[in-house]
Amino acid sequence: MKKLRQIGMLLLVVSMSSILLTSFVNAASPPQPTYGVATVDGDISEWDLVNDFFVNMTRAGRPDKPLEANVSLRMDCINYVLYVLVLTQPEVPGILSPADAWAAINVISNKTYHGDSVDDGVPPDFAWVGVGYDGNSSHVQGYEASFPLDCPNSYNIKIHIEVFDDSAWQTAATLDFIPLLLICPTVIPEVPIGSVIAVTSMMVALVVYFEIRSRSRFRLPEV
Ligand SMILES: [Ca+2]
Repeated sequence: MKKLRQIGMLLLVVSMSSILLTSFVNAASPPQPTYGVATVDGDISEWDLVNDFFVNMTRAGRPDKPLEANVSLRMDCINYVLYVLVLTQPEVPGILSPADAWAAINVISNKTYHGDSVDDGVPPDFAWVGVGYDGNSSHVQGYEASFPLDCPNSYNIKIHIEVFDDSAWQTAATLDFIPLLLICPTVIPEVPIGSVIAVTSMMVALVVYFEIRSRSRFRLPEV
């Protein structure tokens, strides 16, 4: 009986770990991004703007300056590609300035993409989002981009776009270089969360049953 209860508890722990791991890969938890893929095409419909959100971008990348934009990230652990979505604040147009749309890894000279990167499906890719959305053909709502990045590894990343705010061009950037940790689990669970919860509930019920049965003066039916 004791061994059976130990097995039950072990299965319970495994099930709970599965739930935690599933949650872990389904939402960004800086310095980790969401683990998944995206398509660099200027259409942001595949992005989850809540769970993929990674960090804010402020004027000149300074914490005491206005919020201008934000970054979402997804890491493709199969093909080792990092996907980037930059969106400006609703009242702040981005500027269609290819030289000012970039990310750098570890040092400013190590640019990984820019606004002229060819969108051919081979990273680095780049696509503007919402070109001319407000009637001005030089304005954008942001961009999508991708670039190759080894995993597992840790980096520092800086992401940039130019915006028009307070009647002038402004730099919008992350707070200098910020940590980026890529773990890339070897096996990404694809078990539906409902199935994991059902298995966990069943194991909890079994553990409770055998615990009650072991302590009861009355004889419960065998299972
Ligand atoms: Ca897209």
